[in-house]
Amino acid sequence: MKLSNIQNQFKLSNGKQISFGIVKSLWNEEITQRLYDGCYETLLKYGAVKKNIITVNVPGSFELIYGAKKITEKSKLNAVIVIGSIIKGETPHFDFIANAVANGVKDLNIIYDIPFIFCVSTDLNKQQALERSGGNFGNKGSDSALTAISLINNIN
Ligand code: DLZ
Repeated sequence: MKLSNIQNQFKLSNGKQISFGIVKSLWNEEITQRLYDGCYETLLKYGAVKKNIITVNVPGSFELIYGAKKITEKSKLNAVIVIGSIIKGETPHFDFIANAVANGVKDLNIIYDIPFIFCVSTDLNKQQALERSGGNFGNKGSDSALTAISLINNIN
């Protein structure tokens, strides 16, 4: 089931008290900005307030892990969403970076007592990335916001 089909479960019960960190990679920024916009708008739509959404930018997806760690240590957050776009090229970078980031974000989830949401699109080409960031296949940024809210509402 798509998360967007069960949106009613996701209203933040005490949105004003909840803080979110968003770490956005600037690599393939056309895509990550679309994911970011979907994420940010969805957080607001479901009860978060602007002053409690802290955003930091990092150069590429590989730096999302460090950015997420630092933002977590500096601010009192209830969830962190990391946003990146890795597009397959001619070299094996795609697999190295995608695996490293997935593992790093997994580690953050184990180390810290808040959820880290993996909003890193891994696509074979730009068209696929566009479709998943506000095109035919929805917006993974928006889905990630709902995932964060769901964890905050249901698991404490
Ligand atoms: C180097 C690199 C390449 C080739 N491709 C991507 C990509 O598709 N998506 C992405 O987010 N970042 C890419 N990077 C940059 C790395 O994530 C990282 O910023 C650099 O290797 C410096 O650590």
